[in-house]
Formats: sequence, C-alpha cells, structure tokens
Amino acid sequence: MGSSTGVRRIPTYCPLCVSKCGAIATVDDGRFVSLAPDPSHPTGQALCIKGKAAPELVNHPDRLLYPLRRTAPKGAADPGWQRIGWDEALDTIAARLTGVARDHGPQSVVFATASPSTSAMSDSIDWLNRLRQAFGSPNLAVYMELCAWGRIGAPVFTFGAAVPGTYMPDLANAGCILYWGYNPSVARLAHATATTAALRRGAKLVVVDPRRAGLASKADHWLRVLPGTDAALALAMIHVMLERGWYDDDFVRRWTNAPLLVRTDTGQLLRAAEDPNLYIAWDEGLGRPVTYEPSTGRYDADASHLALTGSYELPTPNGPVPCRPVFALLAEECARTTPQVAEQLTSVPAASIEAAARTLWESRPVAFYTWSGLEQHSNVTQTVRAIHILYALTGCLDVRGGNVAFTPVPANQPAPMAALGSARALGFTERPLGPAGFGYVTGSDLYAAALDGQVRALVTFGANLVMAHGDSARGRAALSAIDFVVHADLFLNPTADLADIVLPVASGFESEALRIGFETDQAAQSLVQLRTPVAPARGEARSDLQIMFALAARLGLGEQFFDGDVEEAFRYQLEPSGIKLEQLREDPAGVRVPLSTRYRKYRSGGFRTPTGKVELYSETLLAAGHPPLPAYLAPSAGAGAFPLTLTSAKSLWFCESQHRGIPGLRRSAPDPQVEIHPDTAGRRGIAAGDWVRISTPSGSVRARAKFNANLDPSVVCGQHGWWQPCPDLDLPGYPAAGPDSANLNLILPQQPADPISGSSPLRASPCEITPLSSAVTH
Ligand SMILES: Nc1nc2c(c(=O)[nH]1)N[C@H]1C(S)=C(S)[C@@H](COP(=O)(O)OP(=O)(O)OC[C@H]3O[C@@H](n4cnc5c(=O)[nH]c(N)nc54)[C@H](O)[C@@H]3O)O[C@H]1N2
Ligand SMILES: Nc1nc2c(c(=O)[nH]1)N[C@H]1C(S)=C(S)[C@@H](COP(=O)(O)OP(=O)(O)OC[C@H]3O[C@@H](n4cnc5c(=O)[nH]c(N)nc54)[C@H](O)[C@@H]3O)O[C@H]1N2
Ligand code: SF4
Ligand SMILES: [Mo]
Repeated sequence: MGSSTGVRRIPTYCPLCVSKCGAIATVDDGRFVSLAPDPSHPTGQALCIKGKAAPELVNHPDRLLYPLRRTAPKGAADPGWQRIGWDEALDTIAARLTGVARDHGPQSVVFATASPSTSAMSDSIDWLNRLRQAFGSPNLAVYMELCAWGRIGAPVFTFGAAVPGTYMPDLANAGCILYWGYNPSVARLAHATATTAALRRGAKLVVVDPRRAGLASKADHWLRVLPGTDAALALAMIHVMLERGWYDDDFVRRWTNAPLLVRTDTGQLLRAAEDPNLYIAWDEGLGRPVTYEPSTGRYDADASHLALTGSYELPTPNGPVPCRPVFALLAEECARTTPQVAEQLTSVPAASIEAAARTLWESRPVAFYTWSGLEQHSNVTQTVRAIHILYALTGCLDVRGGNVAFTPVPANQPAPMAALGSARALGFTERPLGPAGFGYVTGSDLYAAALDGQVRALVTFGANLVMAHGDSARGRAALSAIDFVVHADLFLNPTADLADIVLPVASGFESEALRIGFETDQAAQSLVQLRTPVAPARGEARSDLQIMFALAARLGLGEQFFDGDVEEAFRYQLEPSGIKLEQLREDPAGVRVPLSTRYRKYRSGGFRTPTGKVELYSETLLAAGHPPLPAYLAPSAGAGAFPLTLTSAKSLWFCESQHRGIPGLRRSAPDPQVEIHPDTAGRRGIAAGDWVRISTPSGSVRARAKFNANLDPSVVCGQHGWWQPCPDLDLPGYPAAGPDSANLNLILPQQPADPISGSSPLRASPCEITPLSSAVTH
C-alpha cells in the first residue's frame, strides 16, 4: 500500500456504524485522504459527517500504536503503561487465560465487545463468539440488553424470529412506515435515505418519540410519548384496531394463536385429554371443539369458522373448565387501556392515537422498526411485545412492503446459532428467558459476578463498559476486581484504564473484512464485498480478526481457527455461495448474487414458537411468571426532588462514547448537552447554553442546556459517552466519575431492571436540572 503513488479511488463501505454506507475512498500517494458516497452501492446514497471524518479518525495522534502492559496497581491515577511486543502480549494473555480456566473453569473468563452497531466489530463479532465457544465460556458481553433485545431477543416470544432485527422494513414498497423509538437520520443513514424516497412517492410515516427528531418533522403522525410509557400507547392502538375491525382477520385466524382456547381457571392453553400435544379451539360452524396440531400447524376443521370471541365450558377428565379464545382475552386486556386512559399515561392525545391507528390500517402494507428508544427501559420486553402484537394484527409480516426477511447469500456462519441456544451465561438462573439463554451477559450480571469473584478474566474488544452501562461507579469497582483484563482498541478509554494489557487495533479502513449482505433490502442483502484496506495499519496495530486468530492459535484452538489463517476463514464462509475470494479481491465493489425475495415463508413450516403460530398469548412467559398477554408496567416516575424525566439519544456527530477527540466532529458539538423545554429552564433560572447540573437520586453530572420547545415540559434528554478531550480544539475531557464528570451513566441506575431481559432503565429516570455556577465550568 505504502509504495503506491498517485490518486486511487477505491470502492468500499464505511464500517463505523450499523449503516455500512457504500463509499469511495480516495487514496493519495498511499495516504487515505477522503471518503465519499457511492450511489451505485445499495447503501451508498449518502455519507454522514462521521464517515467523512474517517481520515481524521485513522490518522489521529492519540491512536494506540503498540501493545501495552500495566505497571502500576489498578486504581492508580496513571496505569504506568509500558510498551511490549506482540509475542509477549499474546503469550501473557494465553498463559493467564489458560491458568484461569484451569483454576476456576472456562466460564470465569468473559468475552466482551463494542456493539457491532457502533464499530467495525461487525467484521469480527461472529469470530469472537466462536472464540468464546471454543474456549468453553458461555459468557459474551455485547449490550444485548441495551441495544438489541427488543429487535432480536424479545420478538422470539411472539414471532419465533427476530422481527424487526432480521425481518427488515421493506421501505421501498411500504405503504406506511412506523418508527418507534428509532431515529434513522442519526442512527442508520441507509434507512433514512430510503425513508425519504418512500415519503416522496407517497408513503405515510408514523413516528413515536418524545422528541421531534429527524424524520418526525416529516411524519403524518408524530406521537410525543412520555419516556417509558410506550406499552400503554401500543395497547390503546391495539384496542382501537380490534374495536374498529382494523385487523387482518384471515392472518389472525390462520397464523396467530388467537383461536386457541385458554383455561381461565389456570391461564393455560387447553390441551386435548387424549393427547397433551394437541391444543383446542372452538368451531362455530360445527358448534364443537376442534383440535390443533402444532407440528403441522393444522386444525381438524376449516380455520375460517374458528371462534375468536365468546366463553365456553369444556369437559376435561377432572370436570368442566371455563375457557375463552386467546383473541377474546387480548381484546379484553387491551380494552382496559382506551385511548383516553393512554392519553393520561403517555400524554399522547386520544384523537392522535385513533388517527395513527387508522393510518396504519388504511395505508398498509406497514413496515416498522424500533430501537434504542424502547430498549433501555425497565419494561422493554412487554413494551415491544405489545408493538409486535399490534404489528401482527396488520397481517403485514413477510409480505412485500411489510417487514421481510430478505433472501441471504448462502454462507457458512462462524458461530453456529445452535451452540448459542445451549449456552447458560451468567444471569441464567435469575432470568432464564433473557439474554443469558442466548449466551449473552448483561452489564449488571457481569458486574455482580465480577464483584463476587466469579469472573476472573475479561477479554474485551473495544467495549467501553464503564461508560456504556448504568451505574458506572459499580462498573469501575467490578472491573477493578477482575484479576486479569485485556482490552483491544483503537484508543485508550476509561475501560482500558482498568486493563492489565492493552492491544492496538487497526481501524476498519486499515484492515480487510468480508461482508456478506448489507441487510436493508434485497439488493443490499445480495451484495458480497471484501473491504480493501485503504491505509496501512499504523504502528503495530493489527485487525481484530488477526488478534483473535493469533490468540486462538496460542490457546491451542488453532484447529477451529484455520491455524490462524484469516483468509482461509473467509474462504470457508464463502464456500456455499460459490464466490471465490480472488473474485472479490479483483473487484472491491463486490459481487452481486442474483437472489429474489420470498414472501410469506411461514406458509411452509409456520413460526418457530411452541404453538407454531404468532403468539398473541405466550405460555412461555406465563410459565416463567410473566404476563402471557402484553402488559403496561409503569416506569419510575419523576416526583419530589426529581420531578423531571430524563431520557437520552444518540448524537449525529459521534458514535456512543467515541469520536470526541476528532476536531472535524467535536467542532460542531463541543460540549455535552441536555435538551430542555424553555419554560422548564426559565422556571429554574437557566438560559440557553448555560452549564447545568443534571441530578438523579444517584448523583449529578454536568451538561449545557439546549432549548427544545417541542419537548413535553417534564421531559429532558441528555447524551451519554462524554469523556474524551480534543486537544486540537482546546476542548476538555471529563472524568468518568467525580464532580466534574459529564458521564450520564454515572447517575443512571441498572435497577429496576426489566424482569425478563435485565435491561437497565437508562431512558426514563427521575431527575432535576439546576444551574451550575460558572466558577466550576471550564
Ligand atoms: N445512557 C445511555 N447509555 C447507553 C446508551 C444510551 O443510549 N444511553 N446506548 C447503549 C448502546 S445502544 C450501546 S450499543 C452501548 C455502546 O457501548 P460501546 O459498544 O462500548 O460503544 P462505543 O463507546 O461506541 O465504543 C467502545 C470502544 O470501541 C472502540 N472501537 C471502535 N471501533 C473498534 C473496532 O473496530 N475494534 C475494536 N476492538 N474497538 C473498536 C472505540 O474506540 C471505543 O473505545 O452503550 C449503551 N449505553
Ligand atoms: N450517529 C450515531 N449513529 C449511531 C450511533 C451513535 O451513537 N451515533 N449508535 C449506534 C447504535 S449502537 C445504536 S443502538 C443505534 C441506535 O439508534 P436509535 O435507536 O435511533 O438511537 P437513539 O437516538 O438513541 O434513539 C432513538 C429515539 O428514541 C427516542 N426515545 C428516547 N426515549 C424514548 C422512549 O421512552 N420512547 C420512545 N418511543 N422513544 C424514545 C429518542 O428521542 C431518539 O430520537 O444507532 C447506531 N448509530
Ligand atoms: S452513517 Fe456515517 S458512520 Fe455510519 S456507516 Fe454511514 S457514513 Fe459511516
Ligand atoms: Mo447500540
């Protein structure tokens, strides 16, 4: 690379966030100088400011260049980093991990990673998962409970599949787009540009968000919900849709468990006396019960006559029992949350709730996406379940213009899902239905186990745990209690400060990576691209993949890692596709596989749920002590000394806790901000731009007031992730803890957690905002 001369334009994609925007990199005399959008790429319509600043990131003076070893004790202000060689680093790590596994078992080693939505860890996260499986640990910390549960984990209870995680919104063909706690204008540019195109051709848009952010200003309905009250809104919308008959009767009858009878004495689905594998429904035409066979998905009658309403008494060996169809119970449950009741809880006017429900029905097909606005709450599972049931009623799942699993390019997976399913991660005993059953550890469970001595080693690729999780102070204590911590990153961060060994990672622009599918539509999902390095790795930095493969070899796991040969691993992944690595090398723009979308795939094989149908009623949840129908669980409300409700949102200029050191980005967003209604601020003597103190029952941090007259006056919205200085602009960093801290997660708790997933209530916290005397600001 370094020897090449002249200007070269290399087709690539930006790996910095989930959007993976198609791009053209310009390399001048071997130096990466700019990144521009590549409209010929399925995700390349635009690049955000972060993507454009990529050369600044790659060439940043604070990049980690060499492996480092701690020389001062943990807790010392200066870790006393000492440069070491790669051999020493990898040998030390392998020896320590092997020792911990021998003395305490492999489960006492936790692997962690930055989210693949906020970093180029999307290149290698599956291989990290393979590494932790090969090592024998069930524990991977990946923010599942803060970032992905509502899209990937929780939908399994309703759909048996990741909707909307894998079943992506088909924006090009949608009649109505529903964004609930999701702002793609900031978070996923490829979705934002596709939505703008959809609006131009006349698609409707419904946005549910406490802020009028991004596309909300173009929405047909912007529902300004109070943070954490979304389930009440969804229940009211379900109620309206059922009352008005705005649901797909055929889909509901044939493809959901709506007709199955529930014993109202036990809450369980009624089974046939002769065979407990058979469920029972009532056939109105025949005037008698009929059986339902989940393995075939068939009733022993015509589904069109199955009763959805009414009460029935059915004989059992122990006498008659009262029963009602699932549908009737759902309708009754939702009828308790009328639009008027929901207005009281959510502050969304009843008339707006009705109007939005009408738009969803009349402008089908509906495509939807939910994300962080719903994830980080004490009630996330029930909230998204209510939305999933609302969505099921529209009948738009896996239809053109709805949420569709686009056909993927056939490929070998580095970490087979079957192995994930059998994992029993930390927290499994307390929350068997939560992330632990999938092999994922929550931040809170990680901290508890570390403080208990159950976690002896932590290997993290990027995760800035102490900034990302609530109760940051506990996080620091927990990480300090772990015997041996390895952190691989592009920069030092407050989590790296607690490590024993730090490894320098090559940025996504300096490393080769294989991407099979870009997710957002069929064209994107059909593209396979080998990302070419557009700059030589700086210093001694190595790619995450190279580090994982080298470590695996030293741990004696080389056989499962192609003896450390990353190229061989790519070949293995590509094998079922018929695409050759050489082909991809030759054309960095990638190879497009001709694939067509298949709709309504459930018609062969049904849904992967216990009943084989979309589960409006979940016996799985019931058996674990949770409501089988979606329920509204109120978030902690502001009161007394903390009358306001604090939520947070991502920044356009930065990913999570990164990028504050990049002048091209920090210039536009120099200080941590909190959005506040001007009246709320005025009553507290706060002017726009003033430094303020955000206080919760857990403590206080600083930020600057940004006025936002579109907020409910009781709601404020902060930003997490502020720690890094920007010396070029003479802008300060902020300590992860202490009175000068701007770390929002220092004052946000991990409890009360969502009872099913263990998610933390980061997005609906009681708080107060007060002026900060100018003497203590910078
Ligand atoms: N209050 C509040 N807290 C939140 C959130 C919120 O909205 N509000 N959001 C939550 C969510 S959704 C998430 S995903 C987490 C995010 O938490 P993290 O995933 O930890 O996110 P980042 O701060 O973006 O990145 C962490 C580190 O990864 C490094 N890094 C970047 N790219 C790479 C790479 O390619 N390889 C390696 N090895 N390292 C890399 C960065 O330099 C950085 O130091 O935070 C959560 N915390
Ligand atoms: N620029 C940029 N892009 C990113 C990231 C980044 O940090 N910066 N992070 C990446 C990651 S890791 C993730 S997870 C995604 C997240 O992407 P998004 O989920 O879109 O991220 P947010 O902006 O945090 O949240 C979306 C919206 O939820 C709203 N919200 C807050 N509380 C509530 C609530 O209680 N109910 C409802 N209905 N809405 C609420 C916020 O006002 C916000 O507009 O973005 C990814 N892309
Ligand atoms: S949205 Fe920005 S940071 Fe994310 S992939 Fe696109 S250009 Fe990169
Ligand atoms: Mo995330």
